[in-house]
Amino acid sequence: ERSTSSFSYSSYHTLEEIYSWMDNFVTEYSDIVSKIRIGHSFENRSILVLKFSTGGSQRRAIWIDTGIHSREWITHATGIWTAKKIVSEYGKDSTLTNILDAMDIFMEIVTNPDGFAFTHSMNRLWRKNKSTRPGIFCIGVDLNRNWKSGFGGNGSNDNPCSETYRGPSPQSEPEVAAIVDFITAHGNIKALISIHSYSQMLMYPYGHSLEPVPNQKELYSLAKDAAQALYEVHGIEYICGSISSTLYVASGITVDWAYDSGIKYSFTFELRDTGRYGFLLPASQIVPTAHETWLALRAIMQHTLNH
Ligand code: ING
Ligand code: ZN
Repeated sequence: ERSTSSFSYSSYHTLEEIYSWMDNFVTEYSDIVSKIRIGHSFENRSILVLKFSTGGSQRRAIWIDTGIHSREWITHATGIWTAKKIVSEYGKDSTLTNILDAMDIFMEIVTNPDGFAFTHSMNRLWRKNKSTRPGIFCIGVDLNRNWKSGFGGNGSNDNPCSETYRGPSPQSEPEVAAIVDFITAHGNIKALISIHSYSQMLMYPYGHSLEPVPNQKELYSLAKDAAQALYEVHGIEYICGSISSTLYVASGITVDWAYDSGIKYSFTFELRDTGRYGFLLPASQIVPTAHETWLALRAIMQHTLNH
């Protein structure tokens, strides 16, 4: 493939297809998008981030990651559609234009490349990464339990065979360490949005504790506004609240680390559906899911811009 015009945004794709789409995408839209390699996975695959920027240096920025759990295919597909939406709407949609005129957007579409490759080759429902350690016979760490904030607490597991195995220490996994290093070095990320599936929820910290965060009223009200914007597209309902009070207690998660690192607008989505298809969401739902999610993402970015 030499151009993104033949790429299907309404199909699921392999890692190779996504990485080649990214190459074409940054070439075609080189005026506002570039590609950064922030590290490599346990199996030595590139960890890539798309940077959307209209200029400036070290501008305030939004971080969006999808696919930290490899089986959640709707999240990668939503990320790809969103990337295309951003380049198509800049200069047309005034809300997005205002956002991108002042802030950069970083998108990590395949946050767990080894796991994602494995969901295509061997096990469609693989969640963790693919790391191994001497003397340990189960494979993989849950990358959404490997972050420093609350590491080792309730809702994470020290058994390497568990689906929620936290790993030996915080940031032990290269996929997590790459993000921590990048965001820390950047120093001006104002919102972080980590996208999962499924359950139709829009949540914020904390996961590791039931204690309300200092700006929880603001986060709840923003989540409700974002979920309302999402609802208005296709009538899909999302539940809003803190992770621990809405879903369950989970420790060592991305958004708790982000929040405790000073990123006051930290959100996590659980996209469609509520369990009919679960992780095996039909491709016919990619565009509707991405479209409605876009309105919620834009609401969060706009609020971040104005605060
Ligand atoms: N569920 C998430 C999990 O990691 C979650 C729920 C999301 C917890 C975000 C904490 C933060 O268990 C899925 N579907 O991955
Ligand atoms: Zn997940």
